[in-house]
Amino acid sequence: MAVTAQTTKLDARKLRADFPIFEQTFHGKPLAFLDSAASSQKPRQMLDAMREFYETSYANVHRGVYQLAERATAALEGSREKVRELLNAPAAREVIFVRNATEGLNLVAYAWGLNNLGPGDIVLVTELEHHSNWVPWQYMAKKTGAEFRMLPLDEHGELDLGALDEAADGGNVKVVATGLVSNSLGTINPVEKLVAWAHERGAIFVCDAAQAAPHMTVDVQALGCDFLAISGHKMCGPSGIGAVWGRAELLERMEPFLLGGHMIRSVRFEGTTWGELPHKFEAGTAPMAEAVGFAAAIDYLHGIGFDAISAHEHELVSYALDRLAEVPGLTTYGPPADRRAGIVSFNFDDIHPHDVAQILDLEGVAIRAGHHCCQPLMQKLGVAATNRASFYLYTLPEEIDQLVDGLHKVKKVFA
Ligand code: C6P
Repeated sequence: MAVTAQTTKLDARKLRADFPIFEQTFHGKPLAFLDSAASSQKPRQMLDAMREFYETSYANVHRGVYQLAERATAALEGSREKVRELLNAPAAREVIFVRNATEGLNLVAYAWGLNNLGPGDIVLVTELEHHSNWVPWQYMAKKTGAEFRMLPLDEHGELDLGALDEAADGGNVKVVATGLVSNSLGTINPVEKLVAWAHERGAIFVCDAAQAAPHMTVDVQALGCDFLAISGHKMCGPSGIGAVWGRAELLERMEPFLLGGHMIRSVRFEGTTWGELPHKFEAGTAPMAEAVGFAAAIDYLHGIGFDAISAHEHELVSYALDRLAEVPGLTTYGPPADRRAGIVSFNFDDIHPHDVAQILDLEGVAIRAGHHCCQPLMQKLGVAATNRASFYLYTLPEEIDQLVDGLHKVKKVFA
């Protein structure tokens, strides 16, 4: 999230013209879409790439020997190379296409966890984790007899690194699983430090980058992690595709996660052998058009520049925290602006977040209300739910003003 003086500022107003969704009004108001952390809106460039693929290059991949099938296969593999480049992964065969980050994290938990965890081992997650990087590990720990532990948060909503050694006490830490950016508080976690700590103990590090990859440069080699998962739909890509990267030496030793077509080398009555990476982990027909859309989304983001996206969101989150501080009765959660991504969670007096979000909808403001798939975090904060506003490259400061004006209306309704 470093903001350098050379960063070219992005022009969010100009970029919005790429997103057809903003041509509509909702309840007669312009749409202030402040829910990009749930899923981002889609630029025409990505939609056009998918349409063109369906119209000119569509066939099943890795099967046909005819020209059209070869074209489709080249498009899929071209997308894999784009994801490799995005993550600075050493090799494209380490990039596995999955439906979303959740499936990628389950793949790691099952295919690595089942054969590598057992009694006496510790699986360490954090109190900040999204359920997708929490529940699979809790389940796998239970299944294998390993102990499931959680690194606590401090009062700013940041990981308490001072508690790390206590979290490892009396056991053998085998896996540390944390997100790079929290979807609820926007906290940017010190993943490099956590990776170093995990590796000192011989543990692997699993990084959930679902909320980081859309907004900042994510470099698996710089982070030093062992596995990392992302979702295409949060970064201007289509739904139904994500990727999990893993170190080849780990992936090669793992059993497959899903079984069936395409992932095999030979199938005999006596037994089946597995294909090479990445195919061993890609059973069934691939999300081909989605991969093409994902590649176009990555091109689109590179065209803007991740430094410019981070800088823009950083300005927005500072502005949002300042403006929300003017609203009486509003509590925000999480670290100061310089240590968070473009996400703000808040509660408003004792008004239920769903009521707040519903009234805001009438003002054209779309925010998320709920536990954000982070029930352990909600427990820590002592709330059942929060409201959450989240920003992206197309977000305008006026949309934050629209949110604040809407909150004053909410206050009037509940007065
Ligand atoms: N968070 C949100 O509104 P999927 O659904 O598999 O694409 O992404 C799962 C996921 C994993 N990790 C983090 C940090 C996430 O934020 C999410 C998805 C959405 O915050 C839906 S709960």
